[in-house]
Amino acid sequence: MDSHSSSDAQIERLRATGYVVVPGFVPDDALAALNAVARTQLAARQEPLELEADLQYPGAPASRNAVGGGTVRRLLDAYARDAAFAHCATMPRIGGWMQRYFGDRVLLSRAHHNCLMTKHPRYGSLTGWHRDIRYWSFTTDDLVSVWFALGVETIDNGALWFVPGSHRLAFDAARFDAAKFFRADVAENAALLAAAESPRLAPGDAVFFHCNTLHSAGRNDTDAVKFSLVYTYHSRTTHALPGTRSAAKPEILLEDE
Ligand SMILES: O=C(O)CCC(=O)C(=O)O
Repeated sequence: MDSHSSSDAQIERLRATGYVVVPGFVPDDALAALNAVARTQLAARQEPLELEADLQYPGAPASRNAVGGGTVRRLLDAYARDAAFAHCATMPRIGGWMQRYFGDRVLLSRAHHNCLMTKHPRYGSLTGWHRDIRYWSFTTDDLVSVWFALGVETIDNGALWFVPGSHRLAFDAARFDAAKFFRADVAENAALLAAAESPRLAPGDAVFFHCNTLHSAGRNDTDAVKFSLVYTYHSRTTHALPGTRSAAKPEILLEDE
């Protein structure tokens, strides 16, 4: 269990930088169970799935019928897939961390992230620069996601990149393209992106990042599939706007600390 002082230092870093890596967050036995379930479910192509061909990000197969067209990008609704995934999303260490960040009881969104992300060699796509909040609809823009690395994540296998401090910046709409990606071809944007960092993650590491933090991820140039679990949280005073995708699934209230 974290001491309160170490989680407070991590929270301070998240507030200052927009993301923070917490090494060794997932205990070894839980990590082994998560990896086993992840591999079994991918091999079984257990629905619901999102395919690379459906999303059409750069590097994705042109269609489901093209070579590599069956490549999975996300195994959706991780929370409902297996008790190991649900436990990971709601473990007391996460609940306590989030409650200290938000200063209130915390909800897990089942509408956003809440997935096992896979990045495959050859047919896995890259993800352009974006802020998650641009695709979401809540009463505030204070949500935090956690990315759990189930294996090693490096630039070579498509790790995440973050722009430190970007969660605090205001951008006008012209700095994003029609699909809400931050335009790397705008000089002012390119200057900001030059400061991006890609932390190397070891198996079991967690990255906490704010929904306004600009981030992206590369392609997987190795021979092995990369597996990560991702969940998003907000305080009980933040609400998904009725009728939007953000309100599409009931949320999970985490245990009080
Ligand atoms: O692994 C990736 O391609 C990045 C995923 C991502 O940034 C997202 O889902 O918001």
